[in-house]
Amino acid sequence: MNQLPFEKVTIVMGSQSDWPTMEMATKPLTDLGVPFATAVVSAHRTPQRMVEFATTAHERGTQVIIAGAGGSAHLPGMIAAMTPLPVIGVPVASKFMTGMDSLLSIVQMPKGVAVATQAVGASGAFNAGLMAAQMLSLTDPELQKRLIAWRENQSAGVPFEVE
Ligand code: RP5
Repeated sequence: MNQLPFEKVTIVMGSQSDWPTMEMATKPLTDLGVPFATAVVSAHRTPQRMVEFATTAHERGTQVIIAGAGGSAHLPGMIAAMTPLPVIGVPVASKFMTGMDSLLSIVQMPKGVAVATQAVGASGAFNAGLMAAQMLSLTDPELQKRLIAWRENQSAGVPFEVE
C-alpha cells in the first residue's frame, strides 16, 4: 500500500513492531463507532512520508492524530510541529529501557508545540483511542451519549466483592 490512509482518527506508528501495542488504540474506537485508519510512518526511516502525512492530514478529513513510537520517539512531536490537529502521543515500551526513553522523548515537548502524552504501553494506547473519541464527542452528541454509556458499563463491570 503506497497511499497514506486518512480517517477521522488516524493512528500512525514508527514501526510495524509497534502494532501489538498500538492495536489497543483501536479497541475503544471500534466499541464507540469512531472511524479510524492506521499506517506505519517513521520519523527516521521514512521522513518524507511523515512530512506528507503531517502536512496534509487536516485537509484530508483527519480530526485527531494518534502517534505511537518507541526508543528515540520523535514521531508524535515532529507530526505535532507540522499539523494544526491535536496529536495524542503513545510511548511504546522499548527493548533496552522499557519505555522510559520513549516516554521522555514524547512528553518533554518545548513550549509552543503540544502533544497529549499517554501512559507507556498498552494502557496508554487504549487511552489514546478513548481520548480521541472524547475529543470528537465535543461536537458529536450521539458519540457523547455512547461514551457515557460505555463508562457506565465499565463501572458496572467492577464487582464489590473480592474473589
Ligand atoms: C521506533 O523504533 C519505532 O517506533 C519502534 O518502537 C522502535 C523500534 O523499531 P524496529 O527496529 O522494531 O522497527 O522508531
